[in-house]
Amino acid sequence: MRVDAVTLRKLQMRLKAPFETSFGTTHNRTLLLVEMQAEGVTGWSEITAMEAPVFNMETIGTATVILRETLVPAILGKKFETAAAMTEAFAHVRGHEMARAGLENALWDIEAQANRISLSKLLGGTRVEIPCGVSIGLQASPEALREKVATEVAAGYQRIKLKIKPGKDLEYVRVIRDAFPDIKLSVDANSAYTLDDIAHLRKFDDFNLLMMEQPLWWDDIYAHSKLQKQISTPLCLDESIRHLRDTETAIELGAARIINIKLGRVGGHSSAREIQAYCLAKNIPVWCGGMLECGVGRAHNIAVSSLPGYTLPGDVSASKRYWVEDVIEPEVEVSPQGTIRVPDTPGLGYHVRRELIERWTLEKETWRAS
Ligand code: OSB
Ligand code: MG
Repeated sequence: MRVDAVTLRKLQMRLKAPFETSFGTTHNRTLLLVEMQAEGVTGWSEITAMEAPVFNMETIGTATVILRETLVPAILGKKFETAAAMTEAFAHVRGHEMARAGLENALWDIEAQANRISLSKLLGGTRVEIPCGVSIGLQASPEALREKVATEVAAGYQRIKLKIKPGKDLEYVRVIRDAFPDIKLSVDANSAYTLDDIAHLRKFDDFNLLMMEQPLWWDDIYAHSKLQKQISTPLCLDESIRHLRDTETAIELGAARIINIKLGRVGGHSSAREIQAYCLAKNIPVWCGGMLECGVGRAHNIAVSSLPGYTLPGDVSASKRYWVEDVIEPEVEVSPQGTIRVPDTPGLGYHVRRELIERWTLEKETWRAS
């Protein structure tokens, strides 16, 4: 597959409701979409960086620059046997996982289409439907949170994840656990606590949580291993996991018992599969995380979630939870049982609405091979 052209688009989509985490509130999601041409086929992917470096080091701006200056020149006009082979072209690049994932994942879509199989199948997916959970942002009061949870439980979602931060934690979780004694419940702190909070974090052990996600520093696996020794709630790492080596470190140190795999954060499908294979062999459950993606990123996440070992419901939910109108057709829908059907048509399995994307595009840059 020769990469003939790459188009990077920046667009903005208004969220139905603001999404608040311990690192801030998102009202409008600024997105980067990659459109790649190879073999006469068009592939799509989403670069999941946020506008500011609040989740990891990357931003919409850094991804744009690194694509323009480093990543696109390394692949334009080059031939790749497989999408996985593109990782070698980026072997000299340190960091910038989300930007790299944007290019590699578009080629995975192309490879699947060229082989006339679904992306799920190309990746080694075995599931025909995936279990879904939701991530609920910080709310103004425990009562407001209880209403949100009631809506999502009624919609069928199989796991509810609550965002927490100091001051909006134990009281909120207690209200939810009392109202819903049997649901699969987890919390995500996005690095809002420190090791001084161990006694406080231990109190979450009372709530029979499925997991506590990334309570401590985004870049400190060792600190999580110290915390895990002192609490019984299983820790799950999100921000700290950039690749297989981080995963090995986390598991060997006992810093996590569950791993959140996000395609962008780990640098794309190849890296995500390495982590998945390792965790499967070690009996460590994994699940697919989300970054408030539009339909393009959502479609990649659905394919990923169909692989063996993704035994826990992910943060892959219906388009309509976030968007008035999504950029794919049909939109992602969730069944009353809280599942999404994995498409079996070639590539992503959704039609990408280029006209709509074009209308919402703020900036666009195209690079063509000569
Ligand atoms: O930590 O999982 C996270 C959204 C933005 C950045 C980080 C996270 C999240 C979510 C939302 O929790 C998950 C989703 O896309 O539904
Ligand atoms: Mg998280």
